[in-house]
Amino acid sequence: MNNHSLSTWVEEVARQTQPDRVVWCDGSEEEYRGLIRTMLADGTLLELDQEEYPGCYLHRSHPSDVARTEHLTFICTDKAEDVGPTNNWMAPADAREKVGKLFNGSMRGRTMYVVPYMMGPVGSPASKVGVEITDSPYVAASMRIMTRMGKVALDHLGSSTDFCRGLHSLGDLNPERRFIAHFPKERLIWSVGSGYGGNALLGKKCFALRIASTMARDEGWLAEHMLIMGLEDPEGRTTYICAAFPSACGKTNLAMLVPPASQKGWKVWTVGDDIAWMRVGPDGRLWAINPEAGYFGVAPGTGRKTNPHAMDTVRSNTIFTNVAMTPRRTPWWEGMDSSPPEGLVDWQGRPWSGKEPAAHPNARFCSPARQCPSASPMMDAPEGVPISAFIFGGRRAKLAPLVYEARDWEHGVYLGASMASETTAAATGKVGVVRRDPMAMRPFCGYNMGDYFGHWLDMGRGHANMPKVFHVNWFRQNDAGKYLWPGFGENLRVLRWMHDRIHGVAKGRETSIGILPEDGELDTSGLGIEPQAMRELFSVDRDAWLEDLVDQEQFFGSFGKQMPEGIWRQHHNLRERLKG
Ligand code: SAT
Ligand code: MN
Repeated sequence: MNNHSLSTWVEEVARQTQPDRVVWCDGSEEEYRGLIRTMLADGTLLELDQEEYPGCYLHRSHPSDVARTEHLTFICTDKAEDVGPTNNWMAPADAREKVGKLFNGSMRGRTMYVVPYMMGPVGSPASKVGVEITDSPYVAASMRIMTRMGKVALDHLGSSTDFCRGLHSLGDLNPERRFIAHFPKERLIWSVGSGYGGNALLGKKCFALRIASTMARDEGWLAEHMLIMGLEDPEGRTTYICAAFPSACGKTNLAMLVPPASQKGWKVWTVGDDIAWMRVGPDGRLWAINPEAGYFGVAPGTGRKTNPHAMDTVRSNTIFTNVAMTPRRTPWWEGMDSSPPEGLVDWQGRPWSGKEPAAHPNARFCSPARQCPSASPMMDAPEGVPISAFIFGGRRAKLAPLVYEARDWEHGVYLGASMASETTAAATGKVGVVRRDPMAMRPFCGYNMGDYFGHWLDMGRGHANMPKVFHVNWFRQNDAGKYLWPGFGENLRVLRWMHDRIHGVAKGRETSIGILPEDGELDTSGLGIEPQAMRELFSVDRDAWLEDLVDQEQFFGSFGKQMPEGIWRQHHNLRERLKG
């Protein structure tokens, strides 16, 4: 290794954290097996049945460390306005005092792993290098699944100083001493006191979203919380789509969708399930790469019926976290299709009581992306894939119809900015509360979201080929609390309408909120949905929308002068149209 700024930083960190040993990770298979052996020996991992689940292991995290902790996540900039009302701000000097000090001697008795990794395909000009220093072998092993790790990254970096530094220590896992601090200007991340994915695998939310979003603003590109999929039609033409949903709202399911038998000739290709980095190409279109190389997906609710491709993906080389285990040493979770077997052990290793969920609701699988049966051949393409549509969506029992389309780019950005969704177990805190979550980026935008909306509007200026924008809601319920739409594979029918809009086949129908499918344009044949339920799925309750606009106004108002004119214009126009 021949990178002075990297070796200097590693030496500095070792002096501060005092590990017993320093190991530079090369990303090899052999090294990965060694990490697994270490963790099997010290109980960090349990071996699952190697015949049924070859290369699969179970990790049980500390019960207080099972999800992202947004209240302990900070952006450290000179001024509080830089981060806006949706982020926690900490002055850099305070961070050094409060967070920096926690690293003093924090790796004593442990091994310090230096993990160079690359976000993005090998050979892509859009790819970026990060280095994570961690005292967790679980993190080092997971990073090998989630990123292109080791030698490839160092080769890409060469002697450049252009890499994101991430320092991670488990510390004492006490939530009182848990912080995830980001320094966008320095491209630096400090994470201490947590081993959980989004808090500890620093390439993911910390670098690829929070730090990268600030780089993207400065350099004129987009770093988004979006899946990337290719939709192949019966003629063999593939249309690429990105979709933003909050954590645990079905991005992985949509990215791996298996069309039902009724949808002959259609196929979905998975490029990514969580993050998209996008730039305007020479053709004026947006081109997207998936910076990741693995899936860190929610296990509960994943089954043969809901996501068969995910079930195939996790059958080998997977690290499960906080799932339950059967007496046969196979993983088990709620929604896995099979009923719970006798002798189940819950996510904390206790005989399952049957009273509480056996798997933690935010239990995860960490699997190599290429194992997915629908993995796109374009997943490693250095140029990425051209995006024809953005989908925004949340989990909302009421209000938002199944699908509608924005009238133009500015309206589309407004649809993203006004997104709201019920909270999930992916973050600590109450589940099921509606909160505004613009572009599903509320927990992940590394700067003031008012400026972020402005950046989105700017991206469309002078580019006629920006993606069309759609909004979906798979989760609408009737008054009895029953889902109105079957979802999962049947969502392909909604994707087909978008496809028809993109390729100029469907006309759509203008309404006050946007463009809805014209009667007959959405194929519902064979679904057995009552006409009344279809009407409800697409109904626009004027009073409820006007009420939502009051909440929206308050939210947008919280950004003060940072809120761009274009978003307010769309907000006011919608109100006028609804009243009209
Ligand atoms: O934060 S994670 O990346 O661990 C999962 C999520 O919330 O999207
Ligand atoms: Mn996510």
